Amino acid sequence: MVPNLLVLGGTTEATALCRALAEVGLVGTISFAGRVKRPVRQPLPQRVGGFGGVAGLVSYLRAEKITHVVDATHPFAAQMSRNAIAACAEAGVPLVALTRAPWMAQEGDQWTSVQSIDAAVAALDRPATRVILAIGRMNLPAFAPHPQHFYLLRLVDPPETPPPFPDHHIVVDRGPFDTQGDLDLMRSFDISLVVSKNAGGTGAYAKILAARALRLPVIMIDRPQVPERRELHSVQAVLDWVHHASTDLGV
Ligand code: 3Y8
Ligand code: NAP
Repeated sequence: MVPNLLVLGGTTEATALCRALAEVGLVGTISFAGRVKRPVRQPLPQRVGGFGGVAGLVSYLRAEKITHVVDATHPFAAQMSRNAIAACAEAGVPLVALTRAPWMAQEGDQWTSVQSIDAAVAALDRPATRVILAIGRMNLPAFAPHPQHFYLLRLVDPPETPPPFPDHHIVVDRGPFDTQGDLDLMRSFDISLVVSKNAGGTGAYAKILAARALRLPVIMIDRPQVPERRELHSVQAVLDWVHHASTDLGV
């Protein structure tokens, strides 16, 4: 059986995997939700937009004769990961997740770990301060109950509607970010508090390194739970899995 992969993308690791797949001549497609206007160019053919829930993904897997699915989505893309587990089980297609370990607080880090976006909002119930909120556009409305703060917002695209905060500044930028850039940004806006998702990986870590250097507190949002699935942590491990999963099927 000639492998035909579906990579659920949207992360640095997904892009690196697609580059490796193209280099070894494996056939595949990378998929994006269509969250941002111009997903970065990919070394494999790409598709953009939801599948239409589990049923839509099952139909896609069958119609495209997908032989392997790699869920390389962001750890906060929990709905996509749940759907992939259910759809691959139903369609009988092997699934593996390419995930990155959560960040762990290091010497000098001042983290308050919270379990959800709402818990992060509750943690902002405090006198006015200056917050960098670099958690993407979709979660901004949740923070409306705390307009007392100044918010430095980092977004991939300019927002269609103004954010629900009277005192804010928007930086339109996409990662991966570097520590010096985030140090300069946070100093120039006199930031005193960082709100971050525990994304893991390297692309979003710059603000955590900058917070450590500036000795700033961080409200760190833990990633949501996803159901049990096979998890790998490197591109090479995925390439080995594709090879074994192809030969294990004995076809
Ligand atoms: C559309 C596709 C690559 C992938 C690069 C990674 C690194 C740079 C850092 C900060 C944190 C944040 C956000 C972030 C990073 C990588 C990776 C990563 C964080 C793109 C991309 C898509 C998205 C969607 C976007 C979310 C938002 C999250 C911004 C491409 C650029 C905050 C996550 O405006 C919106 O609606 C943005 C939405 C989902 C989080 C959220 O929940 O709101 N990513 N980001 C994907 C799709 O359509 O399927 O254009 O490359 C990808 C990347 N963003 O190929 O190199 O691997 O994580 N992405 C977070 O970590 O908290 C920014 O600003 O410090
Ligand atoms: P989500 O809440 O888990 O998924 C919501 C719905 O979006 C899914 O049910 C699916 O729609 C669609 N979807 C999500 N990822 C998709 C993909 N790669 N290809 C096709 N459809 C997809 O997802 P999210 O948190 O909004 O994340 C969306 C995208 O941004 C993902 O690619 C993710 O990797 C990337 N991203 C997210 C974050 C984050 O913090 N959430 C950070 C960085 C990158 P259907 O049910 O219709 O199939």
